[in-house]
Amino acid sequence: MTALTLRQYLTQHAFDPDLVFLIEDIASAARSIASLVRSGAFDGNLGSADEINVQGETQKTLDIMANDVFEATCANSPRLAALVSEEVEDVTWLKEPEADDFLLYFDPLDGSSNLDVNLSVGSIFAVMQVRADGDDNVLHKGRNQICAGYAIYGPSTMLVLTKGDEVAGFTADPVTGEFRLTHPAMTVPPETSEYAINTSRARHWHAPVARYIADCVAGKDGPRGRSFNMRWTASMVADVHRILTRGGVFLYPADSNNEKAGGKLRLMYEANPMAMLIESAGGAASTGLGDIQDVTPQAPHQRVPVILGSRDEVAVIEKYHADHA
Ligand code: AHM
Ligand code: MG
Repeated sequence: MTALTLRQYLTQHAFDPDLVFLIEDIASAARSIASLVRSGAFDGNLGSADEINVQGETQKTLDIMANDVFEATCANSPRLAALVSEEVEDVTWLKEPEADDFLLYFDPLDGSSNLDVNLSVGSIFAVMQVRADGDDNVLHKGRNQICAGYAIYGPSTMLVLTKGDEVAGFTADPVTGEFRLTHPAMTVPPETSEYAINTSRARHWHAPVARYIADCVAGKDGPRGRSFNMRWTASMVADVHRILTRGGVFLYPADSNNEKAGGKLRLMYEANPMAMLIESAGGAASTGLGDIQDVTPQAPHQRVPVILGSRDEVAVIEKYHADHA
């Protein structure tokens, strides 16, 4: 039997018809960005655009192009009121906000430092809703997300999404570009012996994270009594995709070097959507002190510590934080 198309899946799983339009627009944007990434070397788009984005980082040409693609493609959706993008400082309003209109939060091209070395990158997105007619507040907790997902541009292009019940993975047909359900009901196993963290930051780590990693590295002879493996792609989409496929735990904690900024990853369009996906797949997503999706946002580009993945392992890391509190 042929796998369900994205539209068949969305319709069968009772997605709001207006949300179906928006998700199909996001899927179109993902197809276009996948093609830009693939042809980047030919088109001379892999280098820096020599522009500084709102996070103070140098933008890649493709970061900007991917943002433009998202804006142009998703602006078709009649009930989309506003866009919050990693690459744009201010909220982009597309219409007067009316109750239940959609708010789209996205990182158009995450992990773009991997472009030059031909590793997987991706786009991350979340959808929330306007509370009441005329309400221009976009700072809602992750618990209010009605849909979240990512596209990964790897050996194959995939779209992975959830509306909070289950996580479904769709692979783009390499010939037609059509997304078909290839990974139904993705789950994160509760236990794992694989962690992902940038260990070059070890000198900045706070005590609970330093203790956790030391215990993992000690392996069979240490307090955990078993050996651990380590993977770090420096592309959150790729690291989360691995965890949704075979389990694991991912940490980008606050440390003495980034804590003034609140951490490294952004709450609204990186941490929240990934937290919704991981929780919907049976995992957990924490700041170390509480659930990411319960953090009250103060600003659209706010950063947050991120610890997510297999439930039991996230619980161990939270316990280490509690022990040191
Ligand atoms: P970006 O949005 O500028 O691409 O930064 C986010 C990325 C994540 O994909 C990844 O987990 C992290 O930054 C890697 O950071 P580091 O370079 O410190 O390893
Ligand atoms: Mg990013």
